Amino acid sequence: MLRIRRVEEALAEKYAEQQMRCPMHLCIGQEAISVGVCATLTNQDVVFSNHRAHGHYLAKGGDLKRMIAELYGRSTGCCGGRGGSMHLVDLDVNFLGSTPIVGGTVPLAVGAAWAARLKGDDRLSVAFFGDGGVEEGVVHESMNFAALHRLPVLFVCENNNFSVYTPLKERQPNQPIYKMAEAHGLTSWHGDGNDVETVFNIARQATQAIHNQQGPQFIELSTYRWREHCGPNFDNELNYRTAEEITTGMAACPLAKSRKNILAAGTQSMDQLQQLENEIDREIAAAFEFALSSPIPTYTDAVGKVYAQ
Ligand SMILES: Cc1ncc(C[n+]2csc(CCOP(=O)(O)OP(=O)(O)O)c2C)c(N)n1
Ligand SMILES: [Mg+2]
Repeated sequence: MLRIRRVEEALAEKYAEQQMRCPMHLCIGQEAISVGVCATLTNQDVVFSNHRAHGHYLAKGGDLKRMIAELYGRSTGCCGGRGGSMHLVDLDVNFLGSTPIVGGTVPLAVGAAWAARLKGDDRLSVAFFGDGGVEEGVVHESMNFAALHRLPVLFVCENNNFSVYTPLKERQPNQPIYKMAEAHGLTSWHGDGNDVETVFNIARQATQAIHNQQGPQFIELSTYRWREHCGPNFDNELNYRTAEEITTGMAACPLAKSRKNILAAGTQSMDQLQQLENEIDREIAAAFEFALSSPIPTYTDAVGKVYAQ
């Protein structure tokens, strides 16, 4: 979690330099979900994500240098510099991809689960999406199809209460999202997405259930997005959420909670945690150096993977 937080804080700081020319959706505040879920997966399990993908990519083991290079549009980026922040792929760790079409990768995750079934592979397929994702028809078609065929897929809904600037209560009737999944015949779970241990325990039970042939599972996790919907700034001045709500949301910081638990249990000392942060910061600095010293794609690179020319 700390690594994801530090990476995103570094990105937020450097974004103003206007060298990263892609839109960027930060997951600061939501790190526990990526980490808690991905900690229950193996390398062969496949993950799909959305526009807010940095945490998912890193938690699945995606290469940091190639992610930063992608954000700078460099040819060493994980998509050759073509995709930017919202199109991250790392085949080495089966991070099969993120795209910004809301709900768009959910059917892909179901397709990957179906492929695993047909091939007799034991791999799980995971789809991360937001509370706005469940307002897309294709997500319901995907849940229906997964339930019908009892496919090995885990649906993870990160409920941060907002789709851009619109709160959930103005978009959906007053009922829990996980109930919609139950109506499709999925087993569903829900819990505090700001507590990494809770996320891990729920995800472990859900993935175990899939491995035990109990069919697809759905997890709804509540959390809070700290920064603007898009971009590095705090959005207090936009007035769509109250100062009180922001303060309460940020007080539920998943990192602060984890740090407190680690120190109380004596697993690591304050000094050790500081050393870890220093190591992470050195790794991040090296990743930025790698990205900025990498070449810009040439014209041939740019058209090399275009299907119709
Ligand atoms: C099909 C589609 N409709 C609308 C948009 C514009 N859009 C981009 S992100 C977003 C909000 C999505 O909210 P949510 O799924 O809750 O994810 P969050 O941003 O909160 O992480 C919207 C409406 C889009 N990219 N794709
Ligand atoms: Mg949302």
